[in-house]
Amino acid sequence: MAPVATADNTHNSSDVQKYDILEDYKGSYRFAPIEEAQVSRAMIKRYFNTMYERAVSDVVIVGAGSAGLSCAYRLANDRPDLKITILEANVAPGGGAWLGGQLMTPMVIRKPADRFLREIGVDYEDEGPFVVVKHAALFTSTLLSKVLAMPNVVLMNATAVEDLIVHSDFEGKQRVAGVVTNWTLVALNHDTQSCMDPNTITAPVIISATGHDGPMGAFSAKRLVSAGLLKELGNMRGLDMNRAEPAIVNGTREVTPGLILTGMELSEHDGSNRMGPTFGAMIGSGIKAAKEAERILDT
Ligand code: AHZ
Repeated sequence: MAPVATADNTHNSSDVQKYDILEDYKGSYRFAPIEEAQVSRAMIKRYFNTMYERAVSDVVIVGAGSAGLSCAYRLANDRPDLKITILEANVAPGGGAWLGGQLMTPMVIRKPADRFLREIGVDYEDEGPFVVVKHAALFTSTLLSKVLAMPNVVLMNATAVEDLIVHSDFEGKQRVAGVVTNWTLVALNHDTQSCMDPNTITAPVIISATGHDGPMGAFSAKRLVSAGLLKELGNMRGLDMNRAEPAIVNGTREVTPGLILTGMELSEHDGSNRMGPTFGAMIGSGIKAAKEAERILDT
């Protein structure tokens, strides 16, 4: 079947023709001719048009780990009308979910979060109270591919959130109203270079999913403290799977007006336990964060 071209020159994926180099080109392989500037312009115009368009978003998700991606998937599915912008500091989105734990490949997900695996079409082995996906990367790559295919989602990776935008209303009540961003390579060099000014994205809802404390983790929770919006961090407690997973899902909420925390970042805010290498709470918390965002936008 020939590729389907639409009026705006986008192609959909219904072209299932097999790509057989030898058969198609009989040993004389040629590419369509191109000029170097065409390649640059093809990227530049799309990237900067995206930045221009997303300077005002409906929802910004900070961090594309298992919680951030689960949240994006549910929100983008529920609300195709929303402009959802995901910012990920790393070059590779996925956070810690490329491995199951202790650098091992299988991923454990406690029930009832196995329902999400069926929804996104990831196979697993059933162990009774939990299920095991054969490779964490199968979960992460499947989820990531589905999120990226959604027309209302934009992902900017290698882009760090450096600060929160906080507005005050006429009564002095403060609200998180956006994020301050920079390319991560710039963000990492503020100590050695001066005046590398950042960019901003405003949105009525920011969902922070930056993970627990680490080189960049728990970013928004920590910034709430230094900005005077939170007295002190609760700090993540020791490992207790049975306490940790429900605490993270049940605790997922708008912690300050305009800012929802999800995933392990919440453990630093609330002082809840870590669960170690079981990922059901990241899925559940991400989905709850999506619901919270919908609630805020609908009120
Ligand atoms: O790169 C970070 C990662 O991909 C990204 N991130 C952090 N700070 C950022 C910033 N701007 C943009 N300032 C930033 N991006 O956020 C992502 C966090 O992913 P994660 O996998 O670390 O967190 P998660 O909460 O989605 O999943 C946690 C998984 C864990 S940790 C744990 C334990 O330690 O016990 N158990 C589980 C299941």
